[in-house]
Amino acid sequence: MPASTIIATWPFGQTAVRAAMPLARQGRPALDVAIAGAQAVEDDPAVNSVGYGGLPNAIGTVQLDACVMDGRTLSCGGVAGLENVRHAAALARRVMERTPHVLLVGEGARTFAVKEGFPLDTLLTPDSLAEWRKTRPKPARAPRQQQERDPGDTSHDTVTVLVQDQKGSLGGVCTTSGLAHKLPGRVGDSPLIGSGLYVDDTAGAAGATGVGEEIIRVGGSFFIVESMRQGRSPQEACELAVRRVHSVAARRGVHPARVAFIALDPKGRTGAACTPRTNFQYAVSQGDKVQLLKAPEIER
Ligand code: SD4
Repeated sequence: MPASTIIATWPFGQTAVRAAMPLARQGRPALDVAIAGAQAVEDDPAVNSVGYGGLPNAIGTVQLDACVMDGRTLSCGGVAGLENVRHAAALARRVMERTPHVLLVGEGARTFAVKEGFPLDTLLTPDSLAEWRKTRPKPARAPRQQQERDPGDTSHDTVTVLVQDQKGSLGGVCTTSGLAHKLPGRVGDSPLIGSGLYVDDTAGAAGATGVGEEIIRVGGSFFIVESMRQGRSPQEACELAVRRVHSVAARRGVHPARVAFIALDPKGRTGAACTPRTNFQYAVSQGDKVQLLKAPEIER
């Protein structure tokens, strides 16, 4: 059997990769492997940007965004603005498997979770509340400034996990509490198929992290997968997407906010790239080896 490949965003991607590896070794399908990895990060209260312990929005409520996609069939599902449910990625999978829909939001997503037997939880922790209080923007801050904040800002980190299983199929998950201090109801790229995640066995898989508004504008993950379909390597495709983010930001007269992409192609090759000063690291496992790599920062 060929070795499976797992790639996940940020240093906490190592937690995802390590939790996912045993399932990959058992020959489980890519989506099972990716969800197991993402869930380990959702459950970790020390990660203040995903699931339990995620940083709350402007009024102190944790609202989660997540999606999943199966590269064999392009089946996909997502939840956005989800409150009180820790396992947003698993719920996104239920949306995919048990409804005719792709995306459920807000109260509808929570009601669906209850119907599916997911426990309701308080997602705030004493630490995330303290961090929220400390980093709360001054009231005068306008939404536009918040959107185009300093790229060095570290208040947002999503876990995106891409997997190629032993049969060669691809699957992916993207899950986050989104931008800290976001407006209530704000939806980022993470639950949007094509923006935070896109997976197609016939071309490759891609995922994103960073300021969602920038990623949505360029359809980031779909852009990368289609670039791989046209023959680019995962690395080239990620770099091209960052260049696209730059050119769109230039047209708008702003510097691009912090954005990073990862990609995996059907040959098991990986790639990653980010905007300047993002300091983006990602975890990769091929077989038994786990590595933490730093993505190149693309200037323009
Ligand atoms: C969002 N893309 O809500 C997410 C946040 C993130 O690294 O990925 N941060 O915009």
